[in-house]
Amino acid sequence: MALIASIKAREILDSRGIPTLEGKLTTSDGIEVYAQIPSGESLGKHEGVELRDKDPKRYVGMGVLQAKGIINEAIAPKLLGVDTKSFAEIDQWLVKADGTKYYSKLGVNSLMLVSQLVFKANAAERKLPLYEYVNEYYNATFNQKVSLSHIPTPIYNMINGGKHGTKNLDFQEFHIVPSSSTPFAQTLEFAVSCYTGLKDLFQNRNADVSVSEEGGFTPSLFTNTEAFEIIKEVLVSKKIKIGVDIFAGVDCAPAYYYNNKQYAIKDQGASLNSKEYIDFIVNLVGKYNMIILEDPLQEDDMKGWKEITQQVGKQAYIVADDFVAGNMERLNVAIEEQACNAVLVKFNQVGTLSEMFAFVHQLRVNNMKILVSHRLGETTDATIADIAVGLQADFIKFGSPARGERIAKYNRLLEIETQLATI
Ligand code: 2PG
Ligand code: MG
Repeated sequence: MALIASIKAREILDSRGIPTLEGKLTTSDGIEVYAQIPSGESLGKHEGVELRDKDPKRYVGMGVLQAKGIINEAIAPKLLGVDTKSFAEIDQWLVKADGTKYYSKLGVNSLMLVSQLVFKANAAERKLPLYEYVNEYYNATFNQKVSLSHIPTPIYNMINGGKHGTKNLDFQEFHIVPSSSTPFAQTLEFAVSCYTGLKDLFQNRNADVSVSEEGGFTPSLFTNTEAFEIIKEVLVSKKIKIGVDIFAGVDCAPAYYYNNKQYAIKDQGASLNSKEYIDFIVNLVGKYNMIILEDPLQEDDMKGWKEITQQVGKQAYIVADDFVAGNMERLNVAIEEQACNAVLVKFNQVGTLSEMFAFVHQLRVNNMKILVSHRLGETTDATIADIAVGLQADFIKFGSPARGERIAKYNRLLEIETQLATI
């Protein structure tokens, strides 16, 4: 029996130099576990709220001392001596203690930190790798028989625009997506070779080779279409079969260019209405062998979402990120309306780990593809890799094959792939 002996939160910095939370939990039998919380930049209107100090004198208001205080002074004392096996009850208690729709009282950052620590302590007590414990817990909780058979297919970021870029490209992320039959280690090697190939291409053209906070290049030369073209050029140079062994992906994140019900993208002279814009996107899907189409439409454009899913939902995964934002109610509406066929799952949108597992389960039983995603603001914590494998997600999105905080997750997947081969 592992009783909670202490929970201690502290303020650390994420990969952008913005404060976030780290926590340590110790049990009565000496187990110590840690967790660090990521943070988004392009936030959906409907996602859970992080608790930030809003004190302009520290880190432009982004400090998390208040959240740290809530954990250390209000939550931890109530959990001392509690068995970590009561994980689900502790999560329920946290949700109730907050009591708001988007967790604005305690913050999703505080909730997720405590939830993860308790869960990890149980895995450590069982002496199981975290992914194995996630898998076991998920199967037991939802009466499933999901076996640990694959590493989720990676979606590798190559170029960034929108809120993740330097204001010249409208779409936020341009990806390459290997065929799901390729072993993970091989996809990683290929992604690195494309990434360095892209760098050479930019350098040869005397173009900008600076990178975004998630590692993708932020060139100052191109329209969205040109970004797809230059990625295609790299793929062609690698002599890989596009549309068979490799596909394209994009996260449009249109909040950046959507205004007054119009989509204003630089590829087209004038702003487009939803229908004209959908025609433009549908054409891109066919032209560039796109398999991942994330947030093509603005989060409240339900009619547009239904239309695009109807038009290209058989060719590509129409992925809801801000459209659903980890919110079960919005997910159920999206399922009912057949407005997408895949959904992004992010740690700090949902609240607690229990809710995240239930959310993933709802996706699974409704035949929706499951994509587990990083945030723009990351840490070197690789827990998300274990969660994605344990839940047997279909895809993972962890950014570019560059930058320490992204590489930490890819390195963990390499390790898990080796371990799975021996099971
Ligand atoms: C997204 C994510 C991750 P952010 O929109 O999918 O790439 O971005 O963390 O800024 O929400
Ligand atoms: Mg997104």
